[in-house]
Amino acid sequence: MKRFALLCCYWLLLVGVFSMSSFGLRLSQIEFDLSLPGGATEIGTFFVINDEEESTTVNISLADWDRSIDGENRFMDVGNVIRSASQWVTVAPTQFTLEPGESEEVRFTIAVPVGIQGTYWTSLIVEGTPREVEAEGGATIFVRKRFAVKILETPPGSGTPNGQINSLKVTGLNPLNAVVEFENTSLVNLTNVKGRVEIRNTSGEVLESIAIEDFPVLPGAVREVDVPSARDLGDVFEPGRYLILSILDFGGDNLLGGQFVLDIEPLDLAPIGTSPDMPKDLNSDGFYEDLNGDNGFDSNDIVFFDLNLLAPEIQNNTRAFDFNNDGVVDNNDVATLEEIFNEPIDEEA
Ligand SMILES: [Ca+2]
Ligand SMILES: [Ca+2]
Ligand SMILES: [Ca+2]
Repeated sequence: MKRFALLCCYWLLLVGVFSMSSFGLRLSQIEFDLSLPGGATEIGTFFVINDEEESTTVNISLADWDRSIDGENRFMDVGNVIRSASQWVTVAPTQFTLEPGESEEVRFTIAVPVGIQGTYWTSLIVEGTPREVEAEGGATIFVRKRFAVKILETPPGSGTPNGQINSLKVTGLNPLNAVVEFENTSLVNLTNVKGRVEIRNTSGEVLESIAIEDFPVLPGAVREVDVPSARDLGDVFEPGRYLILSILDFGGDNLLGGQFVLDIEPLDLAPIGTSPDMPKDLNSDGFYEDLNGDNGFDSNDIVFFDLNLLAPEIQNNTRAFDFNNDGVVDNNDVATLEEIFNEPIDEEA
């Protein structure tokens, strides 16, 4: 089972980077967005090209897929997605061998049933021969190249796009990180949800407008998007009251809006635990890595942080010690501080 998990992992990693020449196997097309009427049958084609120096045997099979709340593709056996089009698709050939430089045309047929509404979808998984690869530490592992060709079908007149903002919040403050949760409440695939988050002061003046990169959302799916401020570390918003707004365009008739009031409290720093000295931000990035206040940052600060994690001097000053910038101070910040401590110095800087 472990081997299977490992292969799945590579599968996910390789989807989307198929065009990198170092991977050798290429596809001429990775997505078909169809709008065939109910009852129609259509043939689609794409090419599989072997750019490797060895021959490879290619297998093609159907798989269901969706996306995680973070937008990662998830591929699974047929029968796991409610709006699956897998039963409508046949493909040929399903296995062939490609010599170096050769390509093969793959044809799939989709037969759309009568009377369906909204987007249905499936994918064709293209797998090459597993190859031995030397992993870190000298171990040999098998890497199977797997790529997906997505097929989405939306009959004309399937209904209008619709969606809602489920939540809007701010997690970290250095840099400020807004998190928007959007839900596709319609039956149709939304290919291009976009928008922005605005940070305004109490007079309504826009202090920063942060663009949200376009993202797709399948029918019924929920997507959470991180929207980080472009400000530098340490260039934090001053303590005070702010209005956080989110505006989303999902391709429908109206825009969606959400907002909330963010209060940033001033820091109220004090010596932590048994230390007589104030914690210090030695490099002015807004994070106080010198927790014991001895004017140096070393492993003692990490131990001291871990020991005093729940101390009010730390918990009442979240943003000074929220090293991973997720809005809470916990063990993950101790781990992040340790990573910062162990970071190699960038010699090019
Ligand atoms: Ca610092
Ligand atoms: Ca120190
Ligand atoms: Ca944290």
